[in-house]
Amino acid sequence: MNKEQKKDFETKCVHAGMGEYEFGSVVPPIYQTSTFKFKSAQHGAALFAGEEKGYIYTRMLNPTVEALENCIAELEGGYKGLGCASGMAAVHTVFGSLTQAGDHVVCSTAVYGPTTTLLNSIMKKYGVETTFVDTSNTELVRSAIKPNTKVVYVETPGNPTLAISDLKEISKIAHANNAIMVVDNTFMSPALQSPIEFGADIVLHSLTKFLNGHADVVGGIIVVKDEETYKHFRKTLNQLGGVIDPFNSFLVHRGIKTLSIRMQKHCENAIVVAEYLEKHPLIKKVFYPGLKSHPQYELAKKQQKGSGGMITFELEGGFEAGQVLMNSVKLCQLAVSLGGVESLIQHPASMTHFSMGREARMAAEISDGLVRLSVGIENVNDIVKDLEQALEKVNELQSKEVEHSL
Ligand code: LCS
Repeated sequence: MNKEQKKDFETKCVHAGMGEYEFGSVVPPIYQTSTFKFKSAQHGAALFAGEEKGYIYTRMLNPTVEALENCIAELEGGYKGLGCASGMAAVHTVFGSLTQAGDHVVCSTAVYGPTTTLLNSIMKKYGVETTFVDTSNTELVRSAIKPNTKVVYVETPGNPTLAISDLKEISKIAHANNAIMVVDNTFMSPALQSPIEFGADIVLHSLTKFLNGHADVVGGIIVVKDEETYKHFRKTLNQLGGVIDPFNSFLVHRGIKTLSIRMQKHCENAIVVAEYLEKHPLIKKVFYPGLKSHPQYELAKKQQKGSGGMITFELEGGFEAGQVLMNSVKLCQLAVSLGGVESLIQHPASMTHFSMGREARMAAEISDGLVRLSVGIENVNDIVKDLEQALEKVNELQSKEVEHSL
């Protein structure tokens, strides 16, 4: 990580979005209220007309939620944030705000499964057409652009393949065609990647992952760069209704105070685990942006401040061997989601990316044998030991099968 930037960012993680509160409270109070009392009928009318500033109703805006939104907007270098009920609510609000029937979207093939499904079902039903391309190949993005392309949507590193897309080059292509560049920055968090610096117009996150970091909240956020876009998105979010609530906002804001040190530890642990797996004879292939073998290793070094906590790999014995591994881990927990302090392991083809269907999975190079590991902040030796004992089980089983076939 860049030293200067890290120090600055660490401080922001602790202080961004904080204000002055009643009784000298150091942290933002949880305004656990659905509605706000008006001083008079005239005051209520003035708030609704936008003539006075203030809170009206929590679906529209709430101070605890706003504190979190301001915090993440500052961390991403944007103008304002919009807190959503989940990462998927954020994705839906982005497409609901930016597109209409007849528009076209270019989207990475390697994105969180339900994002593909949303574009192929609900957005398609509304008349929005999507072309999915491997955005790690910039030329494919260029050739997928059509006169009616409204949005270029990139997830980098992609879930689950960890393919890296060139944010700067793709932003240039999008802007040359009057399209809006949207980046899902969930896998990196603002600690490791700043898409706006590379030309992105909109950044979104599943807060459920690294930003919250403690596997106890479902939430999402959208960060925009200007007031006009903010007002437009706020209207859409208010209509769609998928807002985050005050208590979850408080928890995420609390989690962000340690974002910088957590991300540092995720990165430190993940490279050790990735190198261990890459050398293991039962592992066929490891995908981790911090390994020289990663196809976009150089690009990752250029646009990321660290390689992150996510690793995917394939075992020599394919899906069956992967199942034995996932059933044998003890410290790593077999569960979807990612980005928490605890290590989690899961199988994309039958779990997170099941809904998109086999054909779309094959196009996104999500093979049946791929296993995904979210490396937590435990002591790295304990994580490696756990994988070692689980790989030993895979080895025992394969040896028995060989004996059996003789
Ligand atoms: N974007 C990315 C990159 C994600 O990984 C996820 C969730 C979402 C958006 C949606 O966020 P949510 O609505 O769940 O807050 N990814 C998950 C995963 O890989 N396993 O379980 C959830």
